[in-house]
Amino acid sequence: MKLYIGNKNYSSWSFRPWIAMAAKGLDFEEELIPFDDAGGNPKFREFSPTGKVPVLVDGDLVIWESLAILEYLADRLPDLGFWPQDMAARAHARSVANEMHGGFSGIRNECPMNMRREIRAIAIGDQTKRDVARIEDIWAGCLNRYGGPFLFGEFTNADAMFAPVVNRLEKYALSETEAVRTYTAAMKAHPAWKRWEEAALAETWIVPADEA
Ligand SMILES: N[C@@H](CCC(=O)N[C@@H](CS)C(=O)NCC(=O)O)C(=O)O
Repeated sequence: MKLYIGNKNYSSWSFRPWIAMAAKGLDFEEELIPFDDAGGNPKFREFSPTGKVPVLVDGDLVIWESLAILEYLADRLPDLGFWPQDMAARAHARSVANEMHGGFSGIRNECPMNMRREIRAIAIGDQTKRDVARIEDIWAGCLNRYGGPFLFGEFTNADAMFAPVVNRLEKYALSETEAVRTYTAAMKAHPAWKRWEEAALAETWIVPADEA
């Protein structure tokens, strides 16, 4: 399997399937194609129907959209626990993963993922404040219900969907709740997070649009 991704420092959508695949120990090929100044790259069109990353290629199959890639991995490798085993927990995990994929426009627009950023607060709007409150609720609810250290116990696709949010809450100093602190510590201690972060910190490309 080959995963096409953008810059590890900035590409939040690329991070999601990458960390899921790495956390589950998959041996996969990756190809990183850096963004241009505006945050895209015409070369993405050569392999991506939408001109965006991530894209997963498995033999003749091309899968785009981060959540579709995560669902494909769960279908393709059913024993690896990409989703929780229990049906009710799985439905819950899919609910929060879909909520992440389709929502949270405030935090996504105002606080771009940036692994290299120094921690610094910025002025944020009401939508971002509502997004942060909702994320705090989701994380606290999951950690209480399933016991941690990840949202549904073991690392699942739900954690992959929220991984870039861990970076945003930290780097823009957006939250100080106990659940956010605990979950952030668990995520940042995961070997897959550390591998991605180390590579991101070594990158030198700068995308001005993502430097809030
Ligand atoms: N809904 C898509 C979003 C993909 C996306 O927006 N990717 C960004 C990089 S993080 C991209 O390729 N941007 C380039 C562009 O919009 O030209 C997904 O879930 O994969």
